[in-house]
Amino acid sequence: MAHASRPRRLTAALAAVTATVLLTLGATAPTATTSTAAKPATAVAGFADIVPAPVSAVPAAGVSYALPSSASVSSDVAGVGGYLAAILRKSTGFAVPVTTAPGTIQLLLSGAPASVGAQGYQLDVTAGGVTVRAQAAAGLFAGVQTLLEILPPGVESSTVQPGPWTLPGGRVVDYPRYAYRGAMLDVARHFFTVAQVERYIDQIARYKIDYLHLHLSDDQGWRIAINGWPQLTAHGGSTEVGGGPGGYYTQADYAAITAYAQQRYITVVPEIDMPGHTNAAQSSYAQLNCDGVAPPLYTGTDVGFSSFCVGSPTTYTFLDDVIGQLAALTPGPYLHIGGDEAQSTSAADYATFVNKVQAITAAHGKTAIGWHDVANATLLPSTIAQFWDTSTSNKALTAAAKKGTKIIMSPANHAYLDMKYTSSTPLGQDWAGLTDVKKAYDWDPGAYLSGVPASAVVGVEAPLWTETIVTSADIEYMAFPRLPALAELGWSPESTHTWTAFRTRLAAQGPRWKAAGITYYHSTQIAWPAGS
Ligand code: TNX
Repeated sequence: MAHASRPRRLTAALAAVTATVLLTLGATAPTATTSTAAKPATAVAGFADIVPAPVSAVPAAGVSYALPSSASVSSDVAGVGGYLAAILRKSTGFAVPVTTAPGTIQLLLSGAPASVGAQGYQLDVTAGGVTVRAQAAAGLFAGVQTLLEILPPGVESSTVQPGPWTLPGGRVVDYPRYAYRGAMLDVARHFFTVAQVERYIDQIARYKIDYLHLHLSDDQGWRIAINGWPQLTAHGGSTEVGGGPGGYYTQADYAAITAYAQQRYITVVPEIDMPGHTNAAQSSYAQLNCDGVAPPLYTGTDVGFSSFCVGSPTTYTFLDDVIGQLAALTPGPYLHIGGDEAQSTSAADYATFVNKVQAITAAHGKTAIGWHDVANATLLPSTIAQFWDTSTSNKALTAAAKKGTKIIMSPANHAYLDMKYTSSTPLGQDWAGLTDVKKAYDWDPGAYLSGVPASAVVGVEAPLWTETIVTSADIEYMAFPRLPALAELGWSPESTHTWTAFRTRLAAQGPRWKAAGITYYHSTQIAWPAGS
């Protein structure tokens, strides 16, 4: 889909006009308007570099503010103030106290324009200090991410950097296009520790992602402890793709992950994939198999060979325990019930099963999300379908959307972070095609599926399946720079969508990732600044 002919966003145009006027008058152009491509890694960041692109960013010509060594943070939401101060302390070496008296950086739950809604913010940088205003805590947190992005890249470092810590003057008014902006991590094919998941949470939070979908079970592993069913983790969690040791989260581990995510305004969506992708559970308990025989554990990468026993009451006794406990542990409203690639379940059984599991999920107070295959069942009005195919039309999903089903967009050939960038990418798969940055970015979630109205789309999600992904460095290599591309599709107004502008903004992220120690893929589609 080509967007090159769309008008440049107003704010970029304004910045260009400001720069032109100043240059004509012989003045120095403000830092906020300098080109990102040619900047050295230590340069002052500007409003033009923000990813995801904001709704509006208007630089104040000639105005800037440098954090003094006495910089302080005051915040109407203690957690958000503490989060910001902790990041600033590490890289600036300043004490950055969180104060009750107005700080040099003020985070206020007052005075934001109504337009910013629950997740948006207004950020002002004047010669006297920095103010973020929002109507709710999530908006303050989003504003803090933008504040960090207009500080020099060294702010991302975990060790003290030289500074100066200069912010460009001006105003950003910003709010998201979609309420659901997700990232998925498959912890079943390879297990990732709590610390590894938290590291990824910190990284995705920087791009205003607000949902983390955890794929907690699959053929190769069951990763969440369920009271009364100890073999699920003792046996079903004991391996992974390739035969490694696997692992699992205790319920306390899972609670720690959801709490860590909550502190970053990210809601965890736990997934139990079913009725297929269930070998690990069926290997753990013979009674989950129609023939009463537990299959061996599986460490390969095939799909479509397992199915829960749809006709057996035991299946639903089990699932009531699993879903009930997971629902009780999960602060967010959603529970993902999987439903993809159930090739070993008959069509009639599949519909019966999805209908029952939707009811169990609702009985435990949660809204179900399923991979779009669930549109072949009779969906509850609240059930959300997650589109993952490589096509641009889907009959069952279109019919469901006409009846009111909402959709999360994850087309595998654009949004799957496990697809290889090029044929020589050492990690990942290519069944949905090769996905370099432009392909990850250049599509419109609201107009992608023919016959599905834009109003049916509630957001986007970037899934990272981990058949070939083993370490945090692997995660980062596949997620960066594509995760920020998806994050921008989820947050930024469609009117800002221009590949040429995006690739310039993205280039400016390179030095930031380098400072943060993120092992990103240096796509040749992006003119990364020298040294990053
Ligand atoms: C398809 S798409 C899957 C996963 C695999 C993935 C690998 C979907 C919902 N299921 O089971 O891990 O492809 O790319």
